[in-house]
This record gives sequence, C-alpha cells and structure tokens, in this order.
Amino acid sequence: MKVHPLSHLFALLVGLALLVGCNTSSTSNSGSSGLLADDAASAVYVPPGEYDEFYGFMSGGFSGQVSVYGIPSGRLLKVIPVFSVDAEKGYGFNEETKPLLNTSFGFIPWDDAHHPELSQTDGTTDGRWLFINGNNTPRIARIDLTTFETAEIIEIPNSGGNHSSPFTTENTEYVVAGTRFGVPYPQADVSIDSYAENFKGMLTYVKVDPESGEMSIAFQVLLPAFDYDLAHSGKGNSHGWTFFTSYNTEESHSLMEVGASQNDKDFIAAINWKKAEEYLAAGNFHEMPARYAHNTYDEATHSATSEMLESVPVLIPEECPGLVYFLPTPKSPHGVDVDPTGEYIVGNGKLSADLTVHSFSKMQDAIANSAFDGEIAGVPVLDFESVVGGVVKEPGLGPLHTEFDGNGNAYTTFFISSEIVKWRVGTWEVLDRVPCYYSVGHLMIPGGDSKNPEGKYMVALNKITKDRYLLTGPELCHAAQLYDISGDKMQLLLDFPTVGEPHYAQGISAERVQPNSKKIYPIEENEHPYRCTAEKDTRVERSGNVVHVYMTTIRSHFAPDNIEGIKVGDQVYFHVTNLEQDFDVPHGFAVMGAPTAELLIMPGQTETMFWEPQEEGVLPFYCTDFCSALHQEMQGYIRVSAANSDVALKWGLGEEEEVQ
Ligand code: RUQ
Ligand code: CUA
Repeated sequence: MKVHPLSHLFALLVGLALLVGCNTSSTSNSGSSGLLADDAASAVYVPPGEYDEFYGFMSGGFSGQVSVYGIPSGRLLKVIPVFSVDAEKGYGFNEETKPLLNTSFGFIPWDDAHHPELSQTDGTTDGRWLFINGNNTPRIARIDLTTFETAEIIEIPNSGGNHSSPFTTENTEYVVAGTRFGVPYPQADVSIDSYAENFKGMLTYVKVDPESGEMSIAFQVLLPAFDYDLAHSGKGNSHGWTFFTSYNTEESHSLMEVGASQNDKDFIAAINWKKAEEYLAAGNFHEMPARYAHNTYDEATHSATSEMLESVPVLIPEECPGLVYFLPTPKSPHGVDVDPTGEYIVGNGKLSADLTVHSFSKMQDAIANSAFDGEIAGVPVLDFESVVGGVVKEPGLGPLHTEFDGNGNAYTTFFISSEIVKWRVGTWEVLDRVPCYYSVGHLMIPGGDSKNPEGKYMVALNKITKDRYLLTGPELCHAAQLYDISGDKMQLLLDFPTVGEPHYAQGISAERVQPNSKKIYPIEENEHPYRCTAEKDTRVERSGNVVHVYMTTIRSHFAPDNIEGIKVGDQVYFHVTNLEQDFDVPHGFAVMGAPTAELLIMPGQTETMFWEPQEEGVLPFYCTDFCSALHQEMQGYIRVSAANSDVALKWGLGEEEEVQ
C-alpha cells in the first residue's frame, strides 16, 4: 500500500483551520456595541421610502438561484430563479419556463450556482445582463436586467463541474467556462485509473451577441485534465487574454486532499482568445460531436424553447502555437484576479504562505524571449521567475479571492485566518486587515473585478455563521458582511443573512439598472400562441382528451370562473393571460389538488398550467397574490366528471355561459 506524503504546510494549514473553528465562539459580538455601532447603523440606514445606492447580486449556491440585495441596507429585494424550480414564481412548473431547465440529461430542476457576473462595456459594468454558472450539470445562464428574469441557459458540453465560469471579457465578447473536474473526452465507459490517459480538461468560450445578449459556444480548448478552478479575463493591455487557475496538476483522482496537493506549483492557463479567433477563421480547428442544450426565453411569446446542438469547434494547443501558456503559480491556486489596469494577475495559492502576483508585461517578454521551463501537452510552461510581478509577503493564511477598489488597492480574502487583507498593488505592502465572522470565501466590491471599480463598499461572503444570529436548529443561514472601504481603514458596518451560500456576488450602481427596469408587458405585444387579450375571447376547447382553457384575469375575477365538462384523464392546459396594464399587479392561479405550483402572471403576460385530473368532483381555483380589496373573491370552480360521462363542455362568468 502506498503512503501519501502530507506536506508540512498542508498539515499546518489543516491544523490552523481547526484552531480557527474552535475559537470562533469566543470572538462573537466584537465591535457590535457603543458609538461605533451607532455610526455603522447610520451608514447603512436607508430611510423608509428611499432607495439603496447599489444593487448587489448574490449567488444562491446550492439553492441554484440569484438573490438581489440593496446595498448598503442589506435588504433582500428579489430572488431570481435560475437553475432551480421555484414554486413561488411558478418557475420550472409552468409550461413556459420548463424548457429553460432542459439539458442533454433531460429536465434538471436544480443546480449549484456560484459566480454571478455582470456584462461590461469598455471594462465597466453596463447593467444589461447578469450571467451565472451552474456547477453540477455544466451550464451558464443569462438574466435580463430589464426584467430580472432568466432569459437564456446554455449547457457546456465536455465539461464536469462548470466552476471557472462565467467570467466576462472587457466588452462581453465572451463569457468563459472551464471544467473543474477532468472527465473522459469523449465521454465514455473507461476505467477511472485511466485518468491521465483518457480524461481531459476543456475550457470553453461562449460568444455573447452584443445586441441581444444571446449566447453560443464559439470554441473549446482541449487541455490536460487538471481542475480548472476560477478565471478572469484581461483588461487594457491584457484584453484578449483569459487566465484560468488550475489545481490537481498531479492529475490525481482519489483522496484528492492529499493527491492534489503534491506539486509545489500548479498553473494559471493563459489563453490568447484573439489568437483563437485567428485559428478559427483559418479553419484550424476540429468540429467535434457534442450534445448540449441551448434554451432561450422569448419575451414576445412569454415562452422558452429548447434546442439540442450537436457539435463544437475544438482547438488543440499542439496545433495552435501561441494559443495557451502555463504560468507556474504556487500551491493549488483558487481565485485568479486581474487588477483594473490589466497588468497584474493575482493567483491565490490557497496552500501558499505568500501571495504571488504575475505581471502581464513580463509574461509578454517571457513569451517573446522563449523563457520556457518545459512543455505540457503542447503548452509551453513559462519560467516562474520571469513572470512574477511581485509578492505580498505572508499576508494571511489560505488566500482565496481578490477584488480592487480603483485607488490602487487590492483586497484579498483569507479563508483559514478568516480575514480580509488590504494591500497596495505595485508596492505589495499590507495596509490593513479586518476579521470576518467567519471564514470568508469570495468578496465583492461593486465593479471590483472590472476596469472601473466603485470602491465605496465591500461585501464579505462568509461560509459559517455560528453564534452570529438567533439559532435555527442545525442549519444556519449563510451570511454577508458589509464594510466601508472609503477610508484608509476598512470598517465593518453590517451583518446580513443571505439566501443559500453566497459564493460570489456582483454590485452595481442602481442608476445603471433601475431606469431600464420593465414595469409591465404591453398586452398588444403579447404573442403567446395561447394568449387571450380580451375577456370576450375567453373559451374552452376540447380536441380528444386535450383541453385548452383560454382564461383571463383582471381585478377581481377570472374569466371563465365556472368550467364544466372536464373529465378524469383529460390533459388540461390553463392558459391564463393577465389583462392588467398597471405596474405591480400580478395575479396568481392555483387549482386544488393539481400536482404543480401556482402560476404567477405579470401584467400583460400569459402563463400555462398543465393538469391531469385524477378524480371526479368540483374543485376550486383562486388567485394566490393579494391584488385588490376583492382579492378573496377572486375564485372559481372546475367540475370534473367521469371519463365516460357525457357532461357537455360549458364555461362562463356571471350570467353568460357558453356550451360547446
Ligand atoms: S468558489 S470560496 Cu468561487 Cu465556488 Cu471561491
Ligand atoms: Cu388577483 Cu388576487
């Protein structure tokens, strides 16, 4: 039996992690009383009726959703369903949104969402779209920030664990997707022991249409089966490149906590995507079979469609000189963050005592001078010393992620020492440090990964909250902490719970988003094939055992509200159009015993509930969203008869009745 050598550093870090874990309960409540607390309270106080200065978009982690917060208040504004069904909004339950969750594995009602990423123009967040990755069944979603709804989801083939995603380029030319887990390429029934031989690591570039935002896979780059963990694209001079961190360059596939921590240095894979575009244009690629779903929601029809695609262009580094370089980076790096000037690339080696910063211009020189230290799978490995731009000495333990404030400062999270450390880009000196309660993962400064950060607030996204909040049984909330970073010293202002695990977040000035926010869907633009835009057109149609109910809703009734002639075993589609044209007047629709969620229909929208009645009887339906003083009157009945009964189809509202 082989003995796995544990490195001393690794053992030390594990020990420290345990120590921090034990100590946490004795350090609670610090800084939460006295004058400081009063100042902090007024700094985050947004008076009733006033708006927050920033939107904060937080990943919901294993909830599969995105939550929207006001900053600095920490008030929850909305939960946007993305990868998981959401009964509150009918998402993934109504017929219109189901296709969004389609994949090559079929309908998948859940995923693990990690990194929200705002679209950018000229390196500045533009408030048009928010992208987020699904980690488990590799996907990228695009949320439209005029509606705050999921507009598109594209599956990433040849990938396993879409973690290093969906970081954007400076003008949202691309969002990227790197596989965290090596998987057989092509996917096949092979021995896991054949990892080094059969498994690969694919990096994917997803093109974003500059007008519509629509995503398409532009190309994939075939690399060794390292674990590609995070990514960020260059800016300014480094625009045209993307940097992906990797760990497990050992290509271990079992007991990874040891196996993937052997090498003193892993790599950042630097991809020259402008070069990739040249190779593609020259036809220097392989169109490879790959089955993946592309799902788009059409705002005119209020419906999503799902399409299966069958191939992707793959670039192979051996055949494409200059496409990829490996930058050696100490000890299992996690985050990789590019400073606002685009010159410095911070690879956060989570088992490294120091923070290594690579220089883009040095990297260019090293490439020009062929300062290489070998080659792996056709990828030149750059000489480490030649590409290091600077080192922050012993800043803390377990660095994970770095963001920037636009004033030449960087802020790095340290998971093990549970703190954020502020340091100066260029001089590499540590300027300040603040504790986090507890064990911070990502952090977020609005625009903090763009060319133009809005460096007023910083949010720590913490993994553990024991003793910070009232207890709620074994499962506690995850949480964020808000800091003021406008001065020399970081100052803690606020703790607030989050929905699910907030891996990463993005923030943006409210003024870049709010003016474009949609209030209603104009009814005359509704192109849903089963819309009903006037009450007089409401009807029930049967064809065989398929029944379509064309229903409308307006304060405070459904039309029709009495339906008879439905039979056990029918396939009933309730197409409900909300005729309201006033802001903030959705109606809900729920049927007793229907094994699905409600519909929640926005003004001008049509949504569809599918139902197969199982038993005879008369079942009530009603509006679930309190919409007027007569909301409670907003109800109706549907009569279900035996499969062989001859009860005629009949529907009506008040005195008027129609029979088919
Ligand atoms: S992760 S805590 Cu982005 Cu999923 Cu770093
Ligand atoms: Cu409509 Cu309540």
